[in-house]
Amino acid sequence: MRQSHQLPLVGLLLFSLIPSQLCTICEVSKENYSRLNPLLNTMIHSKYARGIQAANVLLSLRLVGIQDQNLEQQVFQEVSDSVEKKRSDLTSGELALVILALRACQNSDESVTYFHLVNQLEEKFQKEIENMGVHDGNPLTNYYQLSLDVLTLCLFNGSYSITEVKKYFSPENKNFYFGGQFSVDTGAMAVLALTCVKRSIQNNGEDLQDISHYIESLVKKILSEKKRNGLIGNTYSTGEAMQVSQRLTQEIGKGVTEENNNFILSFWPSKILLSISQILPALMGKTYLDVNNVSSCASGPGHLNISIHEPIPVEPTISSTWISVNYTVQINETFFTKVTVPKGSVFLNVMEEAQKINQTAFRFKYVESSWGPYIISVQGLEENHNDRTYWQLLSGGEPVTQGVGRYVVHNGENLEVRWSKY
Ligand code: B12
Ligand SMILES: *[C@@H]1O[C@H](CO)[C@@H](O)[C@H](O)[C@H]1NC(C)=O
Ligand SMILES: *[C@@H]1O[C@H](CO)[C@@H](O)[C@H](O)[C@H]1NC(C)=O
Ligand SMILES: *[C@@H]1O[C@H](CO)[C@@H](O)[C@H](O)[C@H]1NC(C)=O
Ligand SMILES: *[C@@H]1O[C@H](CO)[C@@H](O)[C@H](O)[C@H]1NC(C)=O
Ligand SMILES: *[C@@H]1O[C@H](CO)[C@@H](O)[C@H](O)[C@H]1NC(C)=O
Ligand SMILES: *[C@@H]1O[C@H](CO)[C@@H](O)[C@H](O)[C@H]1NC(C)=O
Ligand SMILES: *[C@@H]1O[C@H](CO)[C@@H](O)[C@H](O)[C@H]1NC(C)=O
Repeated sequence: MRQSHQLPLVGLLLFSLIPSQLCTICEVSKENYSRLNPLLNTMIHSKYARGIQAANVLLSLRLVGIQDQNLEQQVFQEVSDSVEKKRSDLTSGELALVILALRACQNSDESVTYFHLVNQLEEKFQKEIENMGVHDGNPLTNYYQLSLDVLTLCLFNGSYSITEVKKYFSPENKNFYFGGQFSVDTGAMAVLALTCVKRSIQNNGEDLQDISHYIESLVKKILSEKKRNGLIGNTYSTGEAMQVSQRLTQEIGKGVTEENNNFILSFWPSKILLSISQILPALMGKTYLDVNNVSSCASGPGHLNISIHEPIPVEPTISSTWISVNYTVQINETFFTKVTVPKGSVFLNVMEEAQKINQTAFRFKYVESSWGPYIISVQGLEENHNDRTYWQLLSGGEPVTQGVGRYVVHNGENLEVRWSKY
């Protein structure tokens, strides 16, 4: 469940890869590409590079122009298999990612093969819009995925209406926010989508102006989430935000560009853990907007020296020390217990222990997702996208920034799962 032990390495690596003075748009120079190997290895051997999640990896590899037949074939097969298995239950954003991955950097004569997938995406996107119509503006999934949808339809000749995009992607739309907080990940993905839409507009009319305003406004919101350590949002959103930042240099006016450079300059010394498949393209000067530009893809490093052997696994430290934490389930009522777990346990272990203590009060369900286990119900009370309800994770009253499978608990901590609205 835990594989975060590999990630601090990435932080160190970025630290050494990005010399501050040279970092104007934060790319790693070609001659230094070989130093990305550890990053690539971590990505390739990620436990989550299975099923649909392999799409993220394949997309990233292709985008940065890595030609390793063996690896490509392996990941490609994984993506194709999972599409076959669960095509109809793929969410719109998952399908969009699959299309991006399969078609990334391929010649356009391959487009026939994936034509039907683009058609399915058009349908899934319409279902999202319909759901918003009947459920108070709430999509089936979320705006991160709707942005992936629009980006993919735009890049691969799918049909969508600019009028709809203008209606739903206004920067004030509530779906850009979770609990009143602007979502950097969502905003960044929307900027990529809108940038593609903007480029596709032929005439210099009202549509162009409106979309440009949306982009500018979202970019401002993203940059206003810049933290003092240089991260935008948090460690996990920075990779996406970086893809946008590079875009900014070209698309937006001077003022923002300067701001952007400041961000980059302040970024490198920070101690970071990053979503690697997002950061890798950014480090090599690529964004998701490049996936249909074969000449851009071809300018990748070619054959990188990737070692296919598994990284040496770090043995989990089985500790004989026990710690005790407070655990609360908060609905309208409060359900409390004290739980004892081995030192080094994660949030999920605490929930499992609590469940053993009292099944009625503390039973729960989770699903596996690309970020690990995601809590969908507690006491049988299930999250609902139409009502914007979910199970929020907190420590000491503050939301945590990792999921139950990753968050390591401390002695005496007050953990809580709270029935909340976003
Ligand atoms: C939308 C969203 C939500 C929605 C999900 C419901 C909905 N309407 O779709 C809400 C607001 C409920 C939510 C909740 C949480 N989220 Co959230 N979320 C996202 C966001 C913006 C997009 C996810 C998505 O659709 N991706 C695209 C699809 C194709 O890929 P996917 O990964 O398979 O999508 C599913 C999972 O991502 C899952 N999911 C969403 N959030 C989280 C968080 C965790 C830890 C897990 C395991 C799964 C998960 O929901 C998606 C739809 O089913 C991502 C940002 C990102 N870069 O992905 C953050 C993100 C995944 N969330 C994050 C976090 C921290 C949380 C919370 C733990 C916050 C908290 N303190 O409670 C909770 C989850 C608690 C729980 N119940 O287990 C972090 C995860 C970081 C990490 N290291 O694990 C991210 C990366 C945001 C960030 N930059 O910090 N989230
Ligand atoms: C490559 O990395 C080395 C070591 O950090 C650095 O000195 C050199 O300037 C880098 N080359 C370029 C072109 O950035
Ligand atoms: C894009 O789609 C239109 C019809 O929707 C079609 O006429 C055109 O040939 C397509 N172009 C490409 C490059 O696939
Ligand atoms: C495609 O990539 C090439 C090389 O990077 C670049 O010069 C060109 O402007 C790109 N075209 C588009 C439409 O982005
Ligand atoms: C590739 O890496 C291996 C192991 O690190 C090394 O032995 C080999 O010489 C490298 N090959 C090239 C072409 O750099
Ligand atoms: C919580 O209390 C409110 C007001 O009494 C009620 O409307 C709501 O249904 C309750 N929620 C749950 C999950 O029990
Ligand atoms: C379990 O929790 C429920 C709800 O708080 C409570 O009514 C019940 O007595 C508890 N059972 C045990 C065995 O503690
Ligand atoms: C945990 O709960 C106990 C009551 O069982 C309480 O005395 C203690 O202060 C709580 N711990 C923290 C850190 O609040």
